[in-house]
Amino acid sequence: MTLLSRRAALLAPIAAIPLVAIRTRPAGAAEFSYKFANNLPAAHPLNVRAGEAAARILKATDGRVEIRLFPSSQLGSDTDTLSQLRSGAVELFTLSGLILSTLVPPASINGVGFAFKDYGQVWPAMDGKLGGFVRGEIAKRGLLAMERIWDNGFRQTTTSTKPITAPADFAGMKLRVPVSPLWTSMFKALGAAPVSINFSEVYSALQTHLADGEENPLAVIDTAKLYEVQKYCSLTNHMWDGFWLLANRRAFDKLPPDAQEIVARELNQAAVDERADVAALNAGLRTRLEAAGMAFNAVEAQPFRAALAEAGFYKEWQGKFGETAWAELSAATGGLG
Ligand code: X2X
Repeated sequence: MTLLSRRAALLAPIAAIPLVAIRTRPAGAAEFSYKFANNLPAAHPLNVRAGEAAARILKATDGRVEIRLFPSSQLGSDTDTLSQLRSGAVELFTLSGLILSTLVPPASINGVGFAFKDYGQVWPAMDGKLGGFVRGEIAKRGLLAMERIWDNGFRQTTTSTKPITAPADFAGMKLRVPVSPLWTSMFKALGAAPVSINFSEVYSALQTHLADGEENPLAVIDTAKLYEVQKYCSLTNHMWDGFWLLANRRAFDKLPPDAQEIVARELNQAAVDERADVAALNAGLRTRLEAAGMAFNAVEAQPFRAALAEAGFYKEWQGKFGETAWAELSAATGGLG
């Protein structure tokens, strides 16, 4: 035996072991395994309900479709994850329409300051014509938005320095806002000094006073423990914000039609369930957050609307969104500006 053939003989049985172990997919694994990313803590109803939907989908597809949840921006910030969704590295992603507007400009329309007054206006609009219009715009950019938008909620303002009682209290305040032109424009119009920061960095930005305040619905302030780094909560209710559940088009189209139907049905059901959870939380969380040390104050909306109008905010955004979309928002909310 030559040295070479002896070595080959010795190696052969070893090399054979991994070959036997190689399969296209492990036994019992799903045919489709999709990642669902989002920026919220695991305890937020969005993740709780998405987890339930994933379990129902696995069962209803006999194990063919597995959806794995990645809460708390585990796969990257919102900005990063949007790129991953577009490339197909992530298949499902919930994103605020306002942040999505960096890719799909009309998607920020529901965030116009003080447009929506209550949920009685929100759901008919977002499940109806206004939401249909936005989903159409999203589709034009190659992404698929599920029919039911998930609730983030009416946003409130928190600070570590002082309560917001009138527009003048915003003067020069370093306020964290999500990465979105509408947010920056609105808080500049109110006199603040907005800083764009992805949610994954918000807790530490507040802790280190890179920002003195931020704004979010109570369910987020609670589940992300922002009360640990913020003292005041002013009930500004300045905008309604929701999460579109976006799917990578190629990944969704790869699913067999029956699986597509199951996935869409269960995710839309989860969105409706989540809305009820968030509404209940936002109604009851004040007491809990007060117990955690936050000081609350109510705010009258009118002076803030007037300040935005005076700064030309409504005119500017009416121009950006265009007459048709603006008329739709006005009809849904009973007038603007
Ligand atoms: O980033 C935020 O503040 C959050 C969690 O509300 C959104 O995703 C817009």
